[in-house]
Amino acid sequence: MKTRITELLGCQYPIIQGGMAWVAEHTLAAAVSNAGGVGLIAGGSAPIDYLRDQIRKCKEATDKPFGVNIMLMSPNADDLAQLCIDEKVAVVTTGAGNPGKFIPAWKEAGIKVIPVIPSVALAKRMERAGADAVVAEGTESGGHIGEITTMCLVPQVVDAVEIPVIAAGGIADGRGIAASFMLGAEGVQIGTRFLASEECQIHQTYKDLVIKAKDTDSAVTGRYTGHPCRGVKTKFTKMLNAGEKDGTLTPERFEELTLGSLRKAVQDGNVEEGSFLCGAIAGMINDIRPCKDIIEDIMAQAEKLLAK
Ligand code: TUI
Repeated sequence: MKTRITELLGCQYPIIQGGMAWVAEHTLAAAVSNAGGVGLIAGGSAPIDYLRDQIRKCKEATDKPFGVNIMLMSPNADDLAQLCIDEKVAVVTTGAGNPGKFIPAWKEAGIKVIPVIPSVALAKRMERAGADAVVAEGTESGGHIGEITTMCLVPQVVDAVEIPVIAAGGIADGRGIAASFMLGAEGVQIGTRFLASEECQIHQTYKDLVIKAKDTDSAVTGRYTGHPCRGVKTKFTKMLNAGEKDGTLTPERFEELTLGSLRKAVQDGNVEEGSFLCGAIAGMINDIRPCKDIIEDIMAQAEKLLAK
């Protein structure tokens, strides 16, 4: 399946992996790239030495293109942005902010730049700033989210920009890809489906929570504090939401409770204090499989549907 995204990125399939903070390390990224998609390593708020090491390990594990996600709220985003240039990373995606100030230097270095955006206005700004493509990420996504659904956001972004659009949020099988293409997208970003992959290094408890989740088992926390994040509904997220709603949880206390909660989920499987970020599509995911099988099945289903 050839689109402007497969041409731009030099990959077999128009699938990029979500740059999930703390989750997306070199093993997962290399597996997705080796399977014909584009794997991503999450910069998150990682120390620069950690990210350099991850990039180098990924280069050893695949000769296919892969990328790095820069989380723009990270205090060391400037250093991580420069590291992508120094390490000659093929693709950079960004999240949680406006990457405009980094784009000229990335382009100069020959990096393909793909900001993740939650609105039409930001998509247009990114196009003007020189982005090669955008990921239009709907509110069904896991992690830090905007307000517009994938179904509403993608066609509006497609109409607003000339650069290719990658759809994200709620896509985990071939139906999701086919639907995204009908909306005008030329690629998809998939996150949650890869949480439940063999190569994903997260704690088994995290994978089990994703697999057990039903349609109604994702929850958004942080709406009141301004950084809404979607993850598996747990006692912890219910407590956060109750406290935000009745005003007993101040933004400062919310920050204290959630600081480090992603690490607690990914590394420790700590259900009491961890944030198990995942998308609203988790209810559809029922097994742990190798990335190659996941991607090949998804693409076979999408191609069959699109041929109809
Ligand atoms: O960034 C993501 N997903 C993430 S980042 C993350 S780590 C985090 N933890 C706590 C609080 C915040 C982040 C976990 N998941 N997805 C892409 C995304 N970008 N979603 C929303 C945005 C976004 C929001 C505002 C992009 C740009 C933006 O611009 C504001 C501006 O400056 O104009």
